[in-house]
Amino acid sequence: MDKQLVSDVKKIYIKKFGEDPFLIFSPGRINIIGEHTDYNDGFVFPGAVNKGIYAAIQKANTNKCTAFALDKNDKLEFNLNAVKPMKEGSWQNYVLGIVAEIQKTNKIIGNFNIVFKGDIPGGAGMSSSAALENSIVFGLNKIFDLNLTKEEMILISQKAEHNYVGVNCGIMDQYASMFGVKNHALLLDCRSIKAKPFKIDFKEYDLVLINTNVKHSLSDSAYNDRRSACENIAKRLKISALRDANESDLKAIKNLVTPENYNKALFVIQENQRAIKASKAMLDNDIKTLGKLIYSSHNGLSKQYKVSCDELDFLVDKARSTKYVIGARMMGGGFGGCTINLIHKHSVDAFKNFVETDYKNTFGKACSFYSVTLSNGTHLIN
Ligand code: GAF
Repeated sequence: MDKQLVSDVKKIYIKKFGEDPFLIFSPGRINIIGEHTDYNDGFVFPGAVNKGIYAAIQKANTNKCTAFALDKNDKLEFNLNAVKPMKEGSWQNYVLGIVAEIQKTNKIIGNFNIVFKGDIPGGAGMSSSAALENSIVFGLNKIFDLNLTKEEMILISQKAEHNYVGVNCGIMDQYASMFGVKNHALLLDCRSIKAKPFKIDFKEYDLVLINTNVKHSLSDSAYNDRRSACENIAKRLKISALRDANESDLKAIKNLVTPENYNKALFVIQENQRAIKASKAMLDNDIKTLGKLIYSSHNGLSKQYKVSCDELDFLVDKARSTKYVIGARMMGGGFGGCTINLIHKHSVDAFKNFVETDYKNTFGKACSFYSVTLSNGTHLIN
């Protein structure tokens, strides 16, 4: 918990609106393994982290709603009777989307004020979007006594992302952010939306994120394209999602689909198996096997699913070239953001020195290193 951020959002709320707000922390997430499997009804292995969104929220005694995004130094004012999306890429769509999706459920909300600020860099692939969506729906549920369950709240967050932000995401990010458990990762079955928490102990290894500090454009449309490709292949296989396919089912239709789409579906089938194998390796305290699975996940994401980029591949290649990183891969949707790495505790600084200068010389910008701890999901602070 970042006490400074809590105090910042609270102070600014009181300064602008003159009364005490409710305070909420809504975390971002990491994902150990199981990438692009969530919208194929498969398994993922995420956890909430100690970085995320801090929000201050309360009912408003005015005839409008007001939202302040302190990171952007920007404000949104709107009327509850006229909620519609703004232009693509606007932060305002997160707020408007949550409001619109709550309105569709016939729950009644009144005017409100919200102030928020985060400590996840945008585009890091740590799901600042889901953290923000969850903080808003959680806050509105609290101040207007909507009686929404956490399951209902994450579905509202997901729909806001689909309909207002324009990304046809799965449920992993919203789930991990809402249901995170301190010191645990969650093996989530994205079909039943039920998870099993695993206490995380990486033994002599530290979990380190390295941010490429790039976010390549077109990542949202590339994401949506991949989701459609998976759904089309599932349709061809006459199954509801690729989770239900195995490699021989897919081989049987090889000549009916493009080689690119074949490889993508193959990746999803294999990644789903890797997520399950990884949870077994965690149970057996077999960190080496976990590391190998993480490396092969990256291979698949880069070569079969084609969602990596030069910067991510560079960081993973560097990791592979040393003995002290036993697993590394890109994390999240792809095309930039972070890699997740399991680095020997005594070698984190050495690896940092090994990577930093080369990265800068190659790409003309710095990469950033973060250590995160696994945290509880979206909750009230006061
Ligand atoms: C993004 C999406 F929001 C998730 O639903 C998931 O598909 C992920 O990319 C890839 O695993 O974070």
